[in-house]
Amino acid sequence: MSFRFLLRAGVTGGALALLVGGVSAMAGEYSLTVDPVQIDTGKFTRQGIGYNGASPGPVLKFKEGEDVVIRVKNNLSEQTSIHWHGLILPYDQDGVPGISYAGIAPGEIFTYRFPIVQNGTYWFHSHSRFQEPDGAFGAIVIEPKKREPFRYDREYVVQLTDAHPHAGSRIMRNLKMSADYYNRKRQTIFDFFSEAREKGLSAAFDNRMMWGDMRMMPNDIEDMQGFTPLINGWSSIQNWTGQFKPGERIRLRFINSSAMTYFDIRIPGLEMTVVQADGNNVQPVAVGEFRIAVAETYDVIVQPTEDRAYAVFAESMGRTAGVRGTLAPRDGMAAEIPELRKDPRLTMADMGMDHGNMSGMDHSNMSGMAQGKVSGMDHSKMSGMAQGNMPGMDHSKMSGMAQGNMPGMDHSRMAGAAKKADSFYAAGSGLLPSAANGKKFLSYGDLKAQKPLYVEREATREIELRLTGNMERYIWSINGVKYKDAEPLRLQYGERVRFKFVNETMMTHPMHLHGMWSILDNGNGKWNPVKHTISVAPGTTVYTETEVDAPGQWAFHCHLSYHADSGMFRKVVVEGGPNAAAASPATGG
Ligand SMILES: [Cu+2]
Repeated sequence: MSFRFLLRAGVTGGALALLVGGVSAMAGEYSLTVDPVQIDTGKFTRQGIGYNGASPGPVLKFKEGEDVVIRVKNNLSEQTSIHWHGLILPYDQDGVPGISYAGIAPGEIFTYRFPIVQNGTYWFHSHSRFQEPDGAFGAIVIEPKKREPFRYDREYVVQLTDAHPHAGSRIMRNLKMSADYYNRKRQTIFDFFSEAREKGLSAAFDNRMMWGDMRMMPNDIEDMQGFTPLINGWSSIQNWTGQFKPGERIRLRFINSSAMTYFDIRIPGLEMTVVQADGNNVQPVAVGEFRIAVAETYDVIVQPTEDRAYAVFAESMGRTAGVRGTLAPRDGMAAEIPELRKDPRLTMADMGMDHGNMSGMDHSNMSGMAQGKVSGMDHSKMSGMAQGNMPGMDHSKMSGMAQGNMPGMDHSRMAGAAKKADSFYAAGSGLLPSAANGKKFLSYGDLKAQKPLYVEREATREIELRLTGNMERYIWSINGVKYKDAEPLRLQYGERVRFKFVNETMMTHPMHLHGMWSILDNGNGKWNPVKHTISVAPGTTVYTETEVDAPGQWAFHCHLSYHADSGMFRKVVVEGGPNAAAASPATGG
């Protein structure tokens, strides 16, 4: 068979596809099966869900500008779905059952068809109940049409997950039964006596009362513990390894596909240059460490020059677990596993108190505190505060505090106040991270778009989304309303909306809008970065803007699996625009 014949056969095949399926000759074709799989973390094994027989599934490699056809066969005995996280596509290809389509029934094949209009690092996952925490995720790498503004010699996907020995549905049942079911860090009676020795019995008692009133503890950072973090499906002992030749520039595509876990990432001995956030190029930032929220992606470039192994270390935000992978010149090398750092504690600031507005407070004493002179604090003024003598303060948020008296404040953690302020954490927050090597820790404020995606213009209106919850009953909601009881959020095609996220809970929520970009207002004007997932820390208000350029209906939710499932979720309906009739809300549930 001659080369010419092969070529012609190829063209004919393409033309035939065009005729039959309306697919261009450029189409990239992919097949995925959704399968029951065995997950082995080296610590435990369990039944889970994967793609093409494995969890994580394959890395899908798309090309910007191509039309893709992805055939998905459901080999499970239950319904499934695949959502293409961060991809801009027609709403009926977005893969959310009940919003985009009906889902994929057992034994059924569903064929996705959509154009690839972007490039960068993304991922895909099931949007059906707890299949994603059970292992149903994979990575997407989209090759750009044009040259990128940075160079590298090789690349690796680094997909982080938080495998748990319990199935997702069981975890949800347990959390509903007792919100602290998975919190092994709950303080004990021994902690109480050591605190009483340090601070006096009444202060220790007040502290307990205060947190107890809110059904919270200062170390409720992660509401699911006991997981084993994995890199590309490998635990620390299994040691995922990426090879390099000393001097090479390596692009690491970090993806956080965890159900519940934020990670702080560092590579001891290497500086990381952040070049992409959520698939979009950013102006390069050199950092010692960065935090990746659930569902975010960050691309960094590193250049190891020594002939040795380097640890890629991801430590959970609550410091309950970490995973080490290795970059090494040869296989079989392992870098040392760093020790977990001291766990952070929530402070008053993380409970919604705004220190910036506390005009009644003696700030000179505060700075004394930051320097470690805790005894210099004037407690008489503090209790005056709690009685409501503070004109600038938001009293609606004070209830828990006012009942507990200020001596309950965790003085040992006030050192955090000495760190450089970051407007994406409450002032005095216990969650504010710092890099293990003392160098720069990436902040949302550092992210600047390499090239703005949209013309900067005034938003047409502002929509307030208060992130709310009832910790005791493990209900998470938006504006106090669960998804089940909520009206869809209606947007008009062509408008630019400004979202105001007000986090009234003590947890950090990664908010994800499907189908349209979220422009994070971090004060960089036209260079504000363009993301698909926006993390909102406790006690903070974060603004994003969205150009409403995608007709149809979309999901908008917290990406922590058990928060989304228990109600921190909305349906967004975009009214008007092209194919308005086809995208009418009447077509979906
Ligand atoms: Cu949440």
